[in-house]
Amino acid sequence: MTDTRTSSASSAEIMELSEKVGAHNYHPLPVVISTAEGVWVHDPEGRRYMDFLSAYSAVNQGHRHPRIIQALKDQADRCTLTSRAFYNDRMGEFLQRLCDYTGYEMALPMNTGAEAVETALKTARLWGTKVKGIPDGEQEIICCEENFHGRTITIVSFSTDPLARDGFGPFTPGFKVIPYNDPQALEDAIGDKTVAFLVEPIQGEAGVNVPDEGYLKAVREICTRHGILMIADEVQTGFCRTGRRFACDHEDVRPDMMCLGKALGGGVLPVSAVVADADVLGVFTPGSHGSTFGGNPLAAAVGIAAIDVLEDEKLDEHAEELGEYVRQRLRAIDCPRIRQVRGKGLLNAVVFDDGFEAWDVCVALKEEGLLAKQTHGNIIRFAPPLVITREEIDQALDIITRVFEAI
Ligand code: IF1
Repeated sequence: MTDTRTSSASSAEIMELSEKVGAHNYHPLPVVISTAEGVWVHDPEGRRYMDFLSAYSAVNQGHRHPRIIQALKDQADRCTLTSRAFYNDRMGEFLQRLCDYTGYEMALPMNTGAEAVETALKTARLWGTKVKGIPDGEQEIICCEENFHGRTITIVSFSTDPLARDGFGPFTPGFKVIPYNDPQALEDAIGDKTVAFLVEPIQGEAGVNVPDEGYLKAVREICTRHGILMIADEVQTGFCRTGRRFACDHEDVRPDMMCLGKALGGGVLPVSAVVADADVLGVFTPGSHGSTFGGNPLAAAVGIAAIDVLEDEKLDEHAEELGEYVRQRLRAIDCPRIRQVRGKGLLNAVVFDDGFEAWDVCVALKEEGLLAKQTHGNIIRFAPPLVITREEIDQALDIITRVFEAI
């Protein structure tokens, strides 16, 4: 490990500066990370912590995976950005790799998860006019309550979280919101202007809300029968996080489109994409959509390495196996305030009693050397990098058990 100090400022000074000049759109845990490797991160004072958030699952391959960093450096020495006005020699190879890994015919590269979701929504609307013959401006897309798909105006237009939405109107029309985990609600909501259903296979922000077994299969059947597109937002659940390549794989469901991001960038760069077959993604024509950075050669090189690592290190199987063990150990914790342990693979959450404030628990975990963040006040999500070893998992669970049993 190299020197963990990169600047002479203390954690306190760094936090003060960040709060002074940075907009207050976050309330971070009071910890500063200055260096990182694998599962471990370090603060400027040299204290070390296990990262049990993994940048909201963007660091599935672990911090600074050597293969990914090497790919980044090699490509940085060749060519980093061309725009799509010209071809670059890495994008095609990257999209081929992505299509092979996901089992789709085409991909459209973007950068952030929100851009992937926006791209899927635009694809669905265009497909609705071009393929289904719905007049432009009348296309309708169905979404779920308590969804999280990103922060753009259009995406928060169909959010049911007042914090994400309030104050940001006017909103984009054309969305209908139905309860999650309710196939009948979907059946009832579909009309002759409906083009698509957008769904998270597991709702992340809602607190790792796992739907009933059979829900995704039922959704698939309903979408097929009504001739609408099933769009799975796998930005958070994708790339082995839940113990399979994609969370929809647990039910052998193949959506018409998947939104991908986070771990596609290997914890290094924002890399996102939409994947689908040619009858869907083929609706675009030159000029109808794009991005300056989408498909850039640096992102492409990183994306290839990110997928290689997931596949070669069998991180899906590893997450499945360790996930079972994590939930078993979490369920064995003796803490009367815990109401439920839920999740799939290494995307898990501990739900405390309603009204329980988990902030102090996260601070206590930090003091013991483990970083995790609460959601909705009473839920703590545990999502370590998938490269975590059994020994490291045990070390982490010892900390979690100790802190939870002291509540
Ligand atoms: C924040 C949550 C996680 C996502 C799904 C698209 C996006 C996300 C399913 C957009 C992003 C984030 C963003 C981050 C917090 C985070 C999050 F707590 F809000 F829900 F991961 F759990 N689809 N998720 O989860 O991707 O544009 O950010 O690249 O906004 O603070 P992005």
